[in-house]
Amino acid sequence: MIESPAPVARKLTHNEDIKQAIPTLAGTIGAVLADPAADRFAEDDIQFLKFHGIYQQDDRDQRKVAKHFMFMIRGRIPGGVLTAKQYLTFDDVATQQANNTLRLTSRQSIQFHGVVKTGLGPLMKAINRSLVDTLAACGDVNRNVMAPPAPVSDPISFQVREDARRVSEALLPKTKAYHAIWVEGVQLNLEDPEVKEFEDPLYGKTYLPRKFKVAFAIPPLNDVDLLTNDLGFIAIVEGGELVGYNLAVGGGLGMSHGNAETYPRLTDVVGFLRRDQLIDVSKAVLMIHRDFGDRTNRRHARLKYVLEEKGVEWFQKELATRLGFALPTVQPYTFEKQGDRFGWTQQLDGLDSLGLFVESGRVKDVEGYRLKTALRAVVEQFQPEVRLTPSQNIILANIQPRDRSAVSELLARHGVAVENQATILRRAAMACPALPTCGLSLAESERYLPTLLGKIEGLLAETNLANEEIVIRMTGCPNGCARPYAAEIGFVGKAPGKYQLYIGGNESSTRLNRLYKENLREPEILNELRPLFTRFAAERVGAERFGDWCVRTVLKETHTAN
Ligand code: SRM
Ligand code: SF4
Repeated sequence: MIESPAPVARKLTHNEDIKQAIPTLAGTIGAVLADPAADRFAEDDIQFLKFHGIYQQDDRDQRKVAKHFMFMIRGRIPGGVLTAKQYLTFDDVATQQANNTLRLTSRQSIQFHGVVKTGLGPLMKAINRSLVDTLAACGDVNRNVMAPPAPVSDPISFQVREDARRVSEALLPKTKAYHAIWVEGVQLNLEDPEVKEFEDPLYGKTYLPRKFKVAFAIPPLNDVDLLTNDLGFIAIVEGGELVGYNLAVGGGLGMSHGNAETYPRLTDVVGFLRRDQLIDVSKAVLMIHRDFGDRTNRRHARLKYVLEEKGVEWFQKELATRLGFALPTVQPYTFEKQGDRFGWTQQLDGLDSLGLFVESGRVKDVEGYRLKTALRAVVEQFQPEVRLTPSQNIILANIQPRDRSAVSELLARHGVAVENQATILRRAAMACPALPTCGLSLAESERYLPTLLGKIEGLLAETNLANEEIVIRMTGCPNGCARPYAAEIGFVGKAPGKYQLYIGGNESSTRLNRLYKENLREPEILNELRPLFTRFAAERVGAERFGDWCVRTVLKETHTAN
């Protein structure tokens, strides 16, 4: 008889070892920062820097000549809300320390790119002085918490944004290293027993196995793509009151090409909680990820794999044990739509807000379209609150109605339109940054999608679909940063100039799309889409959307690869 081998204890990843060794996450960042001879950090510090909201990158356009090191910094901006003053600080910093652009992200934050090492200290000080921080914007911790940025003055959405802020604060790591390095400018003494033995009250010494993401949504709008988060709260409103939330767990999109152990997954909706239980429930879910996530393989370490492999019933029991009570059943809800509103709207309180489209979230000045300068001028002069959206756009809120036309005129003087800001296809699209900043990208995204959209618009016009909204998202690799797997059409970079084509997401972002064709160059992409659009135009039933039609027809007929 052949004996089955004893189970082999799998080795923890290197990230686990370094967190265990330096649980304050200080590394030697403070010392290297103070060293004028160093233009970069070593590998372990690069991992610690992420918990501080900083990524070491190099300009990939220049790699053939030499590695030009630079940094990307991401803010922690729960619900994407900034005061006018804070926005102006971000704008100043982008001009003075970064590449003169602000990159609005798909999680309602702002990133700076192209910061050199000597700029890091001043940038971080300025951000912290404005009472925003970058702590836990990256790393094996809870990330920026998303919440609907609109409607702006509606009492329910106000409460939901407050709850998002509370959760963000409650899940912050407590290390003193962030303040020591970036505010006081000192290196923590790693030999100090207090530093050595530090243990975060929530995260412990080794934090989470991987990142953790939280979002809030108010049905029927699913502007945050709630089901793609590790933890989601779906607002339940009864008689005009926010009575609590349905709890959604185990979503996430990142995967690796050719690795079946990794896949996008939508959340399971597992119970209902009252508002006063929000923090306890958030901590309990986070601790389940902390204790059961796979610490031996970072590609397989998200909470979604725990849910998929152990099941919803197991999760509900584990959660009940930790909370001391079981959550009651899910309340009815329906998501109908994702996406943002553009142009002027009147708020409930009589003030006005303006939704502005920002292509791929990149706030910059180009010839004839000086968006960065225009936004700065409006924010300086009219002091609106600034809201960042989960689709990389911006809302200028709380503007006096009498200032409407002055704001519109000021924007127009910089080439920024308020009406017809972009075509219907562009307004619904997203791309991740990819090249030249992202070290993981396999293909272009932000720099390429606008061109491809122009060609797709041409195809749509040929097939009498010129005014059709189709949600199209592109990423430079399979990690899914612009959430391509929740789009009606998703392009995912496979190699330079080559993309996987996914189709079949829906308008409410409650369905994942499926891989349709692989390794397509632009001519092949257009050749695949042309017959699909022709058939769609002929076969759609009523106002049926492209993604729904794909699922009803093509995806049924085709053997898809996932
Ligand atoms: Fe992301 C890594 C950009 C939202 C999944 N993401 C990265 C890095 C930091 C590359 C790296 O690790 O070196 C990218 C920086 C590029 C650059 O040059 O700026 C990056 N991710 C972004 C942003 C800026 C994309 C955007 O177009 O806005 C988004 C910042 C959000 C924020 O403000 O916090 C961003 N990333 C997402 C999302 C969407 C979301 O969260 O709603 C996802 C998919 C959802 C998910 O997490 O599953 C996402 N990013 C990833 C992954 C894959 C994680 C996984 O589970 O496998 C990576 C790779 C990694 O972590 O190793 C990654
Ligand atoms: Fe980089 Fe890939 Fe994320 Fe795009 S999807 S930003 S290429 S990690």
